[in-house]
Amino acid sequence: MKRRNFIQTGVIASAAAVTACTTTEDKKVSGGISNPNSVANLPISIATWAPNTGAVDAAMTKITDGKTALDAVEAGARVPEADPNDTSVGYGGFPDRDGNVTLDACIMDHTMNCGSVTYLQNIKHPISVARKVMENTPHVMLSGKGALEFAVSEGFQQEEMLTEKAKKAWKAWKVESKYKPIINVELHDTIGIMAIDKDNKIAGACTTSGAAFKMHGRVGDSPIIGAGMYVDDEVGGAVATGLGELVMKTCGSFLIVELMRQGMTPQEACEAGVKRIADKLGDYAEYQVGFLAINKKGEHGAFAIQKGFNYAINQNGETKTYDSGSLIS
Ligand code: SD4
Repeated sequence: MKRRNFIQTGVIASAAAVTACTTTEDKKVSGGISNPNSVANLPISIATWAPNTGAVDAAMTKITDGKTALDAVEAGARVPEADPNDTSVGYGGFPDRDGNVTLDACIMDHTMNCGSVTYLQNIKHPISVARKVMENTPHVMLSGKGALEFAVSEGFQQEEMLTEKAKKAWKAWKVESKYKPIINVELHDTIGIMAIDKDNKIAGACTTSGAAFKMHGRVGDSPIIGAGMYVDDEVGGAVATGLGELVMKTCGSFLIVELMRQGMTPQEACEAGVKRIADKLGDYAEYQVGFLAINKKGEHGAFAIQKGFNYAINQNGETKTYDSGSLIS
């Protein structure tokens, strides 16, 4: 079989398989091939979860000002990081089961440069520390105490990240102490954000406080290049939200970018990513994972295991939010 035929067959097979598991309502959104909400339009900034309109707007402001996609995604990610009411990212994030707020983040530019921090405590903007790791060290990832020492050496202030609201939620959780990931926590979860700037360069970022009441020391997918986020300037990018363990087991964001490289639309690739989880991981139906992807034309796609995943987008100055389709309705 010629390569082109192989790709086409793969795409058709995948679209058919996903359609078979979606409801009529889902089909309206996913359409099997391309997302009907998707219009090729650049520049673009796009982020997981509809309440992140402030983040995509902050990113677009940077682009309009002539800054890079990297500047844009960092600025966007900093918005929920600073928001005490966002209980899944940065300041105000829910702690682990022992009461520690530990933050994970990663960032990547169009040249495959990337930086990441995991288990970072007492720093409000892990995304900016991740960028410093990328720019000022020979490494990709710093963790825990070393990441904190590095952040302090770069001039970041140490601050208390546990808010009264998060402490109260943790104390309420401790009464039963049952670890059960909650689907679509308050509808504004981990932010994965991507942008393409005026020079047509792509960048991506992802930042989170991770799963609420996780085990002490647990790190999720969000700071892992290729799991929580991946961009390739030749192809596009993808980000993930939801239960990181499922994303890590399938190298989610990398998989989606590679599927787009083989010819899939962002929508098809996101659907195939979710389907990979469903095909390979038995207990997927209890959990949420959402993927969001863009290609270099600024077309976008999104898909999730469960209903309730949505995203925010700013294309050329116009801000919108959309619901994604889902495998389970
Ligand atoms: C994690 N993926 O730590 C993150 C959490 C998240 O939506 O995205 N929640 O597993």
